[in-house]
Amino acid sequence: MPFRRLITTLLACAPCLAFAQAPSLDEPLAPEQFSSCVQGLAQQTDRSGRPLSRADFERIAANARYEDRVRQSMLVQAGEPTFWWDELAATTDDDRVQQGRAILARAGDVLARIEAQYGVPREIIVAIYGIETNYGPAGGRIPVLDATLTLACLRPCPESATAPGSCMSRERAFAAVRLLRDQRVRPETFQGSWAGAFGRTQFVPDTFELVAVDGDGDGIADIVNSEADAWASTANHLRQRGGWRLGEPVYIEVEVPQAQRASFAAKGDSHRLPSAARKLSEWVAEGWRVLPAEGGRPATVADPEVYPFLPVGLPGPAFLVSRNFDTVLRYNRSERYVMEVALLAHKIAGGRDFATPWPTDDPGLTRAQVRELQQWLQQRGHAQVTPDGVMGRLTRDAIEKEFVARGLPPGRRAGQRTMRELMQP
Ligand SMILES: [Ca+2]
Repeated sequence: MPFRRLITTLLACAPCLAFAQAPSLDEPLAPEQFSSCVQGLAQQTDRSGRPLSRADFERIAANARYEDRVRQSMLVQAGEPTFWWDELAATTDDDRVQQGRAILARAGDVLARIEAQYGVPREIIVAIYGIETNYGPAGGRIPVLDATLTLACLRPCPESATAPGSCMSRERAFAAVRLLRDQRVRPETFQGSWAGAFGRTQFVPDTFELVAVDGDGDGIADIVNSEADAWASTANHLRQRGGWRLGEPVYIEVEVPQAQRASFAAKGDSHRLPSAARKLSEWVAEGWRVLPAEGGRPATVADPEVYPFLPVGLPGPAFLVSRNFDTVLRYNRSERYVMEVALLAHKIAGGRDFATPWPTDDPGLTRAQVRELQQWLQQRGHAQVTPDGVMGRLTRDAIEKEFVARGLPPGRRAGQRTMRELMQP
């Protein structure tokens, strides 16, 4: 689960997190604040969505430690603006496409079985795997128990949240405790992101409890060690919680008819109009033109119900999206994430990038290009930059210094054009 998911979720859940006494994120929690918070949670186990005794909570939570990386990540996520064209360039770059195809070749039998059982295309499952953890077992090294309890303390529930399961941050921590209590995870490998997402497809504990399934037939759902379990759990999530419709594309790229373009042309604002959903044929009759998809898995539902989605308004790529867009959105509440998964899946299946360019003269970098830029920054004396292909804060800081050193206006972003300009001798 990418970090932004949590922020989005917190914002979406603003009323239930109208925490009167939420601590400031400016300072780490003091040890006594954390332990007093955990003691407070122990008194609330009757508010848990699933049974949890106070004794079990206290026994397991006694091993937890405050994790300040949670607070730091919340601050970073809240602060740094990002662009569609940068994120999609990195998350659907050639390396990730090739690795996804290699997995389809290596584990085609397993994926075909899961696709048949759950009715979710294998490319979608593999794309989620690729974006969540870059096709690996690890999605972070923070103990999930520590992360979820820290989060529950940094974002405490309001006093009014007394009903069982009524507060997400508390429920997530309780679910982490239950997974350890029930030995559904091993303490030594129960590690993940600052938001508590773990395993190959990055489930948070409360989601794991609801949808994790066994995919390899050993009777245990182990999304850390078993690819088949992680894939089946993802497919189960998309089907059970999202209602995936087999044969419908996530998106159809379109050209908006002239007469309607003005209503979408404003300041780069996103437009998503689920309430306008109707048959594709009705949009086409109104002048919406479907652009060639250029390869990929053909849709088998000829006339799905779709609605407009323009990520940055016009000019920019425009789409009619199906209910499967909403399905992936239920997996991760980020429109950008949905399009990353859908585009990567399309490319893994042999498809091309969107036909319409993004409204920028400086397109985003692949991870290989980011690594190249980072190596160059290192050579320029920015020793703190690591060539990991991830455009993080330290890399942005170094880019800004290079802009200034060349007498250019300070900027913290580099695309194809600025990278070439910067790296000129
Ligand atoms: Ca298993």
